[in-house]
Parts: sequence; C-alpha cells; structure tokens
Amino acid sequence: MNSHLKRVTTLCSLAILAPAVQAKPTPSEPAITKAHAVYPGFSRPPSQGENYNTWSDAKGPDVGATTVDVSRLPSRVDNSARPQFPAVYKQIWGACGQFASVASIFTYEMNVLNGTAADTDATRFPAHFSWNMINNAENKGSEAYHGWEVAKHIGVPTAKSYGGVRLDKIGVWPDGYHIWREAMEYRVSGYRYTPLNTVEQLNEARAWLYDRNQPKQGGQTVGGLFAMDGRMGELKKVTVTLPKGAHEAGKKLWTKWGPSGYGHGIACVGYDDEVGYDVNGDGKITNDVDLNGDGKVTLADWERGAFIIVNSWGDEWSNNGRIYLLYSGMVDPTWKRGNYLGRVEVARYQPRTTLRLKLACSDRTDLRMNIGLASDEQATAPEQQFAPEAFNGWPLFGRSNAGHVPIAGPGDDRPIEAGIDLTTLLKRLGPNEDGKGRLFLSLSRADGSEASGELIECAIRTYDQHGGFVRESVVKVGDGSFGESQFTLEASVDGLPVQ
Ligand SMILES: [Ca+2]
Ligand SMILES: [Ca+2]
Repeated sequence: MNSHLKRVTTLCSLAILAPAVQAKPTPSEPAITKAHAVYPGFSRPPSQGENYNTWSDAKGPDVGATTVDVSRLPSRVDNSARPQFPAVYKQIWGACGQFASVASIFTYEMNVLNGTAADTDATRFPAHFSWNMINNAENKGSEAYHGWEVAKHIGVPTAKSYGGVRLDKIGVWPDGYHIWREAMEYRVSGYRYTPLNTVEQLNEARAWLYDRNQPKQGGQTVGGLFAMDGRMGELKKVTVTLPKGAHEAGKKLWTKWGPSGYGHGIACVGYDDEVGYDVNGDGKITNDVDLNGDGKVTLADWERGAFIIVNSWGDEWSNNGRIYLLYSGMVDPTWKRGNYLGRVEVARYQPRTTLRLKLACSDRTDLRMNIGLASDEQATAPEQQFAPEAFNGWPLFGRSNAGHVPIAGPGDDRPIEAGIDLTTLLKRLGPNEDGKGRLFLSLSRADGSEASGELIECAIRTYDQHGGFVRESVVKVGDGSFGESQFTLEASVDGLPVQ
C-alpha cells in the first residue's frame, strides 16, 4: 500500500465506530420491498430508531414500488460521462463520505433536477459544509447519510458561496447570512440504502442507474447514482488489470473489497454487464459456477458484470479516477457495509420567512437555541416553537456533532452571521391575516456546560414565493449575552407572510 492510500484509509475510519447491525431479510418476502425497517446502523441517524423511513418525504417511487423490466436496460451505463456529473475530486482529510454523497452525488442530482451542468462552483456543492456539521471539528470520517440529513434539515450552499468544494481548515462554519440562506434552497427529500445480495436486487440497482425505474418520465432517461462504502486495505490483492482481448482491456477492476482496513465513501456512477474477470482461474468467465463452494449459484459467484466506481483520490488514480467493481464483490460476509447502495432524491425549496442572526458562542455544540412564534403580537408565550439542529448540537446525530469549539470554528472567537428557516414554524401557526406576530428567542447552554456567548444582531426576513427578498424587520437585541444565565428575547414582528 502506498502512503497515499494508507493516509486515506486511516482517515475514513468512522466505519469501525458505528454499530454494524445486520439486515435481516425475511426469506419468504422479497428483500427489495421488505427491507426498509431493518437497515443497519450506518444507514440512518441513530436517534431515529430502526423504523425511521428515510424515503418518506421523497416524491419518486420507493425501491420495490415499480416493476423492473430488464429488457430495456442497455449493457452499459456511465452517468459520470454526463455534464451533470462533476470532475473527479481529490479529497483532503477524512471527508470521503461527503465527497461521495454531497460533492459528487448531490451535485449530480441537483444538476439533473435543475437542467444545468456541474461545470463551475456555482453548480457544484461542497464536501466540507456537511462534513463540518458532524466531524466533531476533527479529521474524522462520516457517513453518506450525514450529508443527506444535513441537506434535509438545513440544505447545502453552492461551492461558489461556500468558498470551494473543500476548505483548507477543518471545522469552519460559514460566516454570512447569504450562505446559510442559499443552502436552504438545495435540499434532500429522501434517501434509501438497499442491500445487494440477489439478482433481483441487482436488476433494480441497474435500472436505477439507467432511468430510476421510471422509463416513461419525459422520454429522456437520466439515471441515478449510488453511494457505496468500500473497504480499502490491501487493495493490491484485489485489483486486477483486464487482460488483452477482454472487454475494456487495460482498465482496472476490483474483484472484491479490500481484505482489511476501514470504510471509504465512494460513488457508483454506472455499470457494465460485459466487463468480467476469471476469478477462479478456470479459463472461463462464468455466472453459473459455484465459485465460493456453498452448494448454490448466487450473485456472489458471478465473474461477469461490474459497477463503475468514481473515487475521490484524484483523476490520476486508476483510470481517470474510475475503477470497476465486480457485482459479486459487494457480497462479502466479512464487510457488510460494502453490501449496501445508498440513493438520494433532491429537491429545490424556497423559504418564505427566515431568521438572520449574528452571534458568538464559545462552544457551538453546547449552544441551546429555541425559537418560538405566536400569531398574536400581544402573546406572552409561543404557540409554536422549535430547536434548530445545527444550533443545538445536532441531537439527530448522537455522538457526531460539530465539535466543542467556538461557533466560527476551532480557535476562532469571532461571531458568525447565520440564517435559520422559519417557514415551517410559521406554517404551523396557521393563517396569519395581519402579518403580525410575536417572536420568542432563547439562547442558553447545555446542562453542565461552561459555554458562553452573545447574540449581536437579530432580524426576520421575508421572501416572495419565488425566493425574492421582500423585507427585513430588525429586532432590537440589547445585551444579548448568555451563559450562566439564559438570554431571552421577545419582540413584536410585522410583515410576516400572509397565508
Ligand atoms: Ca472462472
Ligand atoms: Ca455459490
């Protein structure tokens, strides 16, 4: 293993920390349709429990909801050749999970949705925005779902606003309302991890890569992608070059996951049914010989058919940053993470009401923020309230959070200006006929924490239904310091969207 590989595999080691709960498919029912409640721990936030439906807000059909017709599938699909797919990245630090799930897959999906190309930072999305929400402000690995949940809860800004696909410092949070406001527009509506053990599941996955199992939609078929979690130790043992005369001769292929090491987030961009390799060395490439000697022929025995992987180790690695992985390579009882494919549906969203805050805090994970609203401007208590995840230590993610560091980042005591979407909170209030209401904002710290901070500015901004800025109502803060005592702000607000 060269030093580069060693570095990367060491850095993506979150894999080993998360509980590896194994899926338990019911033998009598197709796993595609029945596996939803039994996904392993690395595929969803631990706080949400195993019945959390990660696809529930998506508009497209869930896995198993459409018929898979393999007759229409071409023998090869490579979505990385599409203009919606960004150039191959070269990651720094352990951000592989976010390079795959956000910088590659979310970027691709958002460009497909918007009808744009991922050719500038204005249409690419950063790996580090979501990474810095969950990496404890350290060089720590992450899961694909972390990025997709960040996009569900607060969105992801473009790389242009953010300052690039990656930053040169770990743990930095953006300072600038416009960055947080832009993030609100680019969201994930649902995601789904599925196991790959059977030919039925493989066909469903190939069809997702080809046209998402929605062949009639608009006539034009733009397929989806998958996040994968490979094991990267001793890769030389499983990497082969397709021999002269073979389909795709000269290209590199993984016959299976590395025999040791930790997880590494990568993107699956397509497949090629013709690519094959004589794994058992019998001189033939077969899909009907029991290679692993378990007495039956299953997908695990296949020598022909491979996924196309894009890795974030730069375009000089392997073949322009790409490599094949035999379909059968994903079926490995010693690396259960490698058996799962993660897909995502993205959405555009326009906030109507937001909070613009400028605040400092010595420990952003121990910060506790509660926002309440009442439709009566004389109200003495909120009718509806919520505690935004990012400003309450990301309870969603359990132990993964943004780190016990100042709100701007490690060693940076400056305040940041941020934005928080209030649209859903306001909708829960119901019809508001006069556009008036009352805001209740409290800032404090977690029990037992020594954190302190200060609210410096506060304003409510409203937008029209196309996202156009309408007005800002400044809320007078006064002495906004908090820490040992809680800071509370109550103020009448005007100009709320009349619903
Ligand atoms: Ca063979
Ligand atoms: Ca077998």
